[in-house]
Amino acid sequence: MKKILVIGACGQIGTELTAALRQRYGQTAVIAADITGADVQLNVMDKVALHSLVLKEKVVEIYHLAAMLSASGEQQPTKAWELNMQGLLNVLNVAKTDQLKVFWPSSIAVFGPSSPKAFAPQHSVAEPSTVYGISKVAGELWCQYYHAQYGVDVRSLRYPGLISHTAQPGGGTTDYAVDIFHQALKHRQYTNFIKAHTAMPMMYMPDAIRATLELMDAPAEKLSIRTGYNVHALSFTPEQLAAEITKHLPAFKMYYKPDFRQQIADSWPASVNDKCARDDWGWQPYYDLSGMVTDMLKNLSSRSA
Ligand code: AKB
Repeated sequence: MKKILVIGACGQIGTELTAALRQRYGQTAVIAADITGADVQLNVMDKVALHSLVLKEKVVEIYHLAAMLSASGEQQPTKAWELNMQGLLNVLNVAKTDQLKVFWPSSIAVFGPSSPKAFAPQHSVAEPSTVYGISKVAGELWCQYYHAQYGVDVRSLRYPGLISHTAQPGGGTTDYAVDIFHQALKHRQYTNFIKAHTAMPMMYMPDAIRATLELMDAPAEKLSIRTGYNVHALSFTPEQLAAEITKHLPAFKMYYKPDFRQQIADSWPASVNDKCARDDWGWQPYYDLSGMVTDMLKNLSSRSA
């Protein structure tokens, strides 16, 4: 039985990815690890503990998801850099020694104010203005380096903002697109920290999980990108999202109180060009804005009923 380790298993992606991997490979094949709250307690900064867990459990594949996101990274830049970089290097070094396959999430945060705003290309100027973005650009290059120099089979996606009804995000600039649903159902109103007309790339979690599994399933020789693949699904503004929610909840009202996260959002593209992902491993999103909103509200309402 192939043993898979998910690091950051209690986070937004980790919660759903662990469930999807368990459904596919069986409960005991997937070790859910996090600093607290998971089956196994693991701090990815502790490389000795990481290596002994890999050896003890005979792990062959790691999904390394533990990171500090864009907004919280700006509050604690040094800590964000240390966690995001050293965590990745610890995983890559174990992968090199023990010949493991690795998934590591990159982000649309690799782009910055000098990147094209519409359909930012796979290969583009990447001069991010956040510590999180800098750590993602550097991380992508480390992944590419470990692949080229040591043959590590490491794969990555540049996730856009992820929207999920299961787990809450924490510390991101795109978090409004999840908070809004909870507040709309509870209070029929939401005060947004992002301005009405700011479009950002987004994706519904079922598409993100499928993209991750499809990338990991793809034959290695098909992959032309060993940094992080652009994957496009949705691009919308707060105003467009609110209009869609209002179709289900007519009393819903949105107010605006932009904060420091507006500047981060302004530095990112509104959409990305994902031709490489489509050509190399057949990426196709399933959910559009209306499908995502309908599904989110259905799931969250049935939970609170
Ligand atoms: C964030 O907002 O920081 C993340 C991301 C786009 O990577 N959701």
